[in-house]
Amino acid sequence: MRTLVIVPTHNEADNIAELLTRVRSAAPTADIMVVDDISSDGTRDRVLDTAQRLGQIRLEPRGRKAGLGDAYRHGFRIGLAEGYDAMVEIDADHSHDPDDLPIMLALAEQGIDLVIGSRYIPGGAVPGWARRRLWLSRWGNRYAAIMLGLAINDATAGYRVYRAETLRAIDLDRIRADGYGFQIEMTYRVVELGLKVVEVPIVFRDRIAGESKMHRRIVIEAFWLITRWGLSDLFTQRRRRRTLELTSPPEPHETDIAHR
Ligand SMILES: Nc1nc2c(ncn2[C@@H]2O[C@H](COP(=O)(O)OP(=O)(O)OP(=O)(O)O)[C@@H](O)[C@H]2O)c(=O)[nH]1
Ligand SMILES: [Mg+2]
Repeated sequence: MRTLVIVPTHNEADNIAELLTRVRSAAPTADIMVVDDISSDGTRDRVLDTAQRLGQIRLEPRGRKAGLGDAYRHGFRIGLAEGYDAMVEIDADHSHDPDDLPIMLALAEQGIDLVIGSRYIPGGAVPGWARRRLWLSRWGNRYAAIMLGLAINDATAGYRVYRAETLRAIDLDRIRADGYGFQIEMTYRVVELGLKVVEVPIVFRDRIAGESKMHRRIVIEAFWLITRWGLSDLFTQRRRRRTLELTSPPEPHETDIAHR
């Protein structure tokens, strides 16, 4: 499976070199692409240095800070155009442990359309989170699951493997959200298409170096989008149709009918 690991960055100079080195040891054959949105702290130089040392690493420099969702869509388009079979999403700040990659990639290779590194299934954890933050993240996920009919415990998670066909099946131009909303929107589209999603437990570590880029705006955006999609599903009966489609037995195949 030709794999492209996409790492979005904005001012991650203190993290990126080590992260790239750890990804390389965990997935030695994967290519890596750093999508950097105008870092001013020397992130790009670190990427280029590491690329020279390790090879199979490239930098996609972008002229403005367009958000996490936009950075991933950019990376996905390039990866699809270049014929990769699988694409990985991973944060640069060491919150996601590259040592989880082999099992996630193995599942994708076995045909799972979307593999999610999940904090909220047995074996997953977020050590050291304040009660308020954990509450917001847990209930944000529960709200998304209820409103959108997702049987997924961590739809906001940003550590993922997509098979290329999954990304090809989704109209990336229609995906609008950023941050957590982007992750939920992508999950929602994958489920809507009836594709296979599996959650793998991960331990999510808080960033030690660098600053968080997720602001209140991104949480509010996610909340509004979930509410809008959920209500629109309800009024258009889309959710009911989706559930019926996913639970009803498959139609007899044309050849089966011909043989009868
Ligand atoms: N290219 C690009 N990368 C971004 C942008 N915003 C965030 N990132 C990167 O996306 C990843 C996740 O962002 P974080 O700020 O760590 O968000 P978070 O993990 O929800 O927040 P913390 O828990 O505070 O770390 C990091 O690698 C960031 O550098 C952006 O606008 N463009
Ligand atoms: Mg982070």
